[in-house]
Amino acid sequence: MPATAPIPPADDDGYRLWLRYEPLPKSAQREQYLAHFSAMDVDGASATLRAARDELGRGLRGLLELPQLPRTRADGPGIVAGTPDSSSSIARLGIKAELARVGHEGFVLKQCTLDGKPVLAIAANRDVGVLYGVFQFLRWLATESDFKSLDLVSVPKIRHRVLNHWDNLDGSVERGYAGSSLWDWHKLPDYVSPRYVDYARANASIGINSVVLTNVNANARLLTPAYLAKVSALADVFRPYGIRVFLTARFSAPVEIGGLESADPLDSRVAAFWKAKVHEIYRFAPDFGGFLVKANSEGQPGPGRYGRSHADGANVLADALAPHGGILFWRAFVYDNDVPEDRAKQAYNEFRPLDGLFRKNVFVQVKNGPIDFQPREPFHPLFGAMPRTPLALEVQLTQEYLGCATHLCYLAPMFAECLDSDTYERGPGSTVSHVVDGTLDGHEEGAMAGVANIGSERNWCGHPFAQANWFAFGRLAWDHRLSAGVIAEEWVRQTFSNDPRFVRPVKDLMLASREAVVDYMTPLGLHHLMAWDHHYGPGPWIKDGRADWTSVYFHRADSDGVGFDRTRTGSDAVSQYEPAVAQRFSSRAACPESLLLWFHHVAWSERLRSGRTLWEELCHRYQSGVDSVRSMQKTWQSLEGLIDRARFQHVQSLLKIQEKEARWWRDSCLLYFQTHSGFPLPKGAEPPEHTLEEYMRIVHYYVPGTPRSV
Ligand code: GCW
Repeated sequence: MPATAPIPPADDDGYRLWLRYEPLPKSAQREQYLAHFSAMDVDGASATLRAARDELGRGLRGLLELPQLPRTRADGPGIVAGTPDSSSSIARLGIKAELARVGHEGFVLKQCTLDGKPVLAIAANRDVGVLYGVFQFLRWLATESDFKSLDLVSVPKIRHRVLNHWDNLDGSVERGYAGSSLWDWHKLPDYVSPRYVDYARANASIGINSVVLTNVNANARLLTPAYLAKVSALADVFRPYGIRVFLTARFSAPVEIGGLESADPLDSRVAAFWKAKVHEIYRFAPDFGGFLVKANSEGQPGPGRYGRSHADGANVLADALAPHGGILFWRAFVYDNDVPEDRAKQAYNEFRPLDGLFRKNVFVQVKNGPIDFQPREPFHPLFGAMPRTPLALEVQLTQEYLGCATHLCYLAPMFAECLDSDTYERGPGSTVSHVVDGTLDGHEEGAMAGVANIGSERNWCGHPFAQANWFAFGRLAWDHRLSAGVIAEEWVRQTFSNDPRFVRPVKDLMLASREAVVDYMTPLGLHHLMAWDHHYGPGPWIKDGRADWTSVYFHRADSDGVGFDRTRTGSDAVSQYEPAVAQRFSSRAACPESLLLWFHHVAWSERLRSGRTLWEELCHRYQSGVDSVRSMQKTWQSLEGLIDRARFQHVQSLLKIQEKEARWWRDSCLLYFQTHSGFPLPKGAEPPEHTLEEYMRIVHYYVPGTPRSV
């Protein structure tokens, strides 16, 4: 008999993200699941409990192939989910002690006995905790987990877990590579796309509880009644999923839509404008979260125009929000080409003196590093330097500087690198994670923001693997102790398959991917080498225009060597860190090589730890970046048939682009740096495909996500 070829899984367009709920394969384990989870009770009429019930039903029907609705648990085994108020079963279970630990958003998963029958309790104090618990249970089930790991008390470490969309009212997305904006402003509020519900489900499934709908380069029109009605419709959709809506406030709105002549924060008419405006917003959305503001940065208006400080600017908005329980995220991403100071130092110089001057409901939102979402940066020196101000960590999920939506780059290792960095603010162990969860300095609440990589594309994020960065952001904001590997594995299993032949290699590939990108773009602490304006592709030769937007400003290559001296003999940016950190970064011996050229100008012929000279090491790193992509391709190739063809081929094509672009980066950068080092490429190096002049002549028009005004 001829062997029948296995039927490949049906094509998947990626729309369902990690919430696919495809049937689990037949196994003894599945039988055990069926014996325990074929019935459920989720009482309660609130919209959130309805969402929890729907999700649990949908998940069980899919994963365990149950008929239309799972049975209601009568007296047999099954699942009971709820709060002590919504469910008399939960109230009777005797899990008060556990519930006392989980606060407003946490939950308990516990195998209990009810009336002599085993039940799984999904319990919380508030409805939203039940919803989070349901999603965690479904993750447990979809990843074919063991019963031993089913007892769990889970509490978010960070209170505000916020997606920042950089979406414009015209439907474009700044630095967005996954289509246009999800928000159909034109048709809202009358047409409310069902996609918004799926967006909310995805967010709730990873614990995201706040979304800023609009770009930080803000448009004041958003705050007019016509748009507030649209915002209100979105807030209504998100509410059952525990998600609060925030908006970006343009600092000059009092002039642009308020008829005032000034936006001076100390002008009482301006304060009155913001009070009335905020009051109006809360009429549209009673659970409105607050504002996110970018001020006096890259041309945005701000208090500086009136000779006022960032604290003055923030406080007028914070005062308007406070009576309603709203909060303000005020960004620290400021720098000015007219200030004759290392760009990396400017935010610290401007904000640190303001510590203690912000109202209680203000978070200062700080990017992970001091420049701008580069493939690798040291942690921002403001972390650990403003103990009297709650700081929010901002990371970028959209891959502005990491290959847009064509490069596979799993970012959890990068987020974790920042979260785990030790600021030494209060001695060893004062990690960024403890700054931003509020515990280090005794702040009641913490915050973490991720610039979204989501758009109108069917699979939400463009690259199938870019979904993992949305997922990882939520998971880490919920619990920053989770490792990048654990999160990758959860995501792979939920998104693709539990087949160990697939899970293991793909997890390894993901974990290595960020370092690969660093190697072929900006190894050894190099940064800001990308092309002008759209930031797509290499441009180490960029030298004209605003100095702090050029590459030569940052790499400082000359015939002696390369790198930005940020020690005492240079810009002394190191002194913005605590002495223990400053010493480590300053010392050539102690400075991690991964940040070497961030802090030091190093001679081309100097020997590094590998025994290679700097020039040789640079060549080696660029090459290993390319090699890593090739090995990612090889791994992927070997997985054919283990997942559906559509996603397999999509990733396969994107990896091809990534390999081509990795070579483009390697060749452009090495040819360019060679004009300074004067050394030949090491023996055996792959010869560049084109000349430097040819690379420099490459022009890209219409790169997605590029702001239209430029
Ligand atoms: O990385 C830069 C981007 C800008 C962005 C800015 C910011 C929204 O190139 O497009 O503007 O950061 O974070 O404000």
